[in-house]
This record gives sequence, structure tokens and C-alpha cells, in this order.
Amino acid sequence: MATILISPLIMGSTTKLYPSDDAYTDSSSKNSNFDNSNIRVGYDWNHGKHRGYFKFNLSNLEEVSSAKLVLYRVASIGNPLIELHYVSSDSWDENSLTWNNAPLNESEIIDSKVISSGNPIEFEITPLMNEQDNILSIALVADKEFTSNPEGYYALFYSSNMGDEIYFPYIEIISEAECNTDADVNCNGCVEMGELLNFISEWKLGNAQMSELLNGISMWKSGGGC
Ligand SMILES: [Ca+2]
Ligand SMILES: [Ca+2]
Ligand SMILES: [Ca+2]
Repeated sequence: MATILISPLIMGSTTKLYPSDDAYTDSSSKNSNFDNSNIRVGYDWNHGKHRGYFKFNLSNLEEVSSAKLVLYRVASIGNPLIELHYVSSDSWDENSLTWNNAPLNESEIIDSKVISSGNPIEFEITPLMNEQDNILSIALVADKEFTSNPEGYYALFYSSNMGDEIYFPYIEIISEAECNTDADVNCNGCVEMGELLNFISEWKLGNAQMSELLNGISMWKSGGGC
């Protein structure tokens, strides 16, 4: 008889969440708003220091198992190290954000990436998904913010303003359903007869715990979740 290894199946779903707001700021034009097709981060000798801002509405999400911010790079100069920070204030929007009125970011670095070549660029942001007010603001800042540097040290990413949606910034959210018991192999919350019989076989082969088997039998008997 073939051995079927039972492992709790992970029933996952993936959600793409686009920003409600995205824009950047420029220290050489401190009262100007830059809600255009790019997000610029770092130092550009033609302009100044740039910082990128994103806001996401996290309402109506399922349980989040993991999340990452995904960006598409347009260009980069000087292999900048870009740091992702949490921003506690959501009192800004993409149509009025400027260098002078931009919210402060927390000093802690959630994740960082050297931007050189290749796409997409991913920042791990799972710890930020517990945001209590469900509105998540984040900032991208270069590790070195020069006041002058003829070489340049910055990256350009696509924003959500125009062009093809496939290049928009987004958060990729993975949600995984929790299984009540190992016997519920397809993780639908119900222990079906077939699953129970398989699980008994696995228990006889020493591949399953007695306590989990009893748990599975009682769930099957009660029909809970079915
Ligand atoms: Ca925008
Ligand atoms: Ca918030
Ligand atoms: Ca099941």
C-alpha cells in the first residue's frame, strides 16, 4: 500500500492592494507637490533630496500571513540603498504632499534594498500589517541623503498615476486559513469521512498523533464546520 503523507494543506489566497496615495518630495522645491508618474528616492543633483510616500487602506483584509511592498524600478543612479520606514501620521494626501508638510517617518528601518538592476523590487513589510487604524502610511528614504553629490544617488519607481497597472506599486498580501486539526487535510474547517479514514491509516502507520486522531474523530462525529 502506498503511503500518503498527510500534511495540513495550506489554503492560501493572495491579494494585490494598490495605494490610495503615492507621491514624492523634493528638497530643492520645498513647497511643490510631486504627484506624477514616478516615485523618486535619494539625491538627484538636478534637483535635491527625494523621499517617497505611500498610503494603503488595509480595511477588509483577511488574516494576513505575510506582506511585501512591490515596486517597479524605472531607473537608478549610484546603486542607492533605500530604506523603508513606518509613518504614524496619515494626515497627508498625494495631491498636497510637499517637502515642508510631509509627515515624519519613524527612525526604525523595516526593510532596505540596494537598487541597482532588475525588477520587481520587494520590501518585506509583514510587521506593519497590524496597523490599528487600518490606514498604513510608509516612507522610502535613501540611507545617505547628500546635500551635493555630482554622481547622483537615487532611484525612480513607477507610481500608480498613469501607465500600465502591471507597473503600479502594490502590497502583495498572503492570507492562509488556519486548520483546526491535522485530520482536516483540505483545511475547509470540516473533517470529512474520507479524510478521517485516511487519517486513521496514517495513525496506524505512525504518521499521526493519537490526540489529533481523537480530535478528528470528535470533529467528524459532531459535524462541526461541515
Ligand atoms: Ca500618486
Ligand atoms: Ca495609520
Ligand atoms: Ca476537510
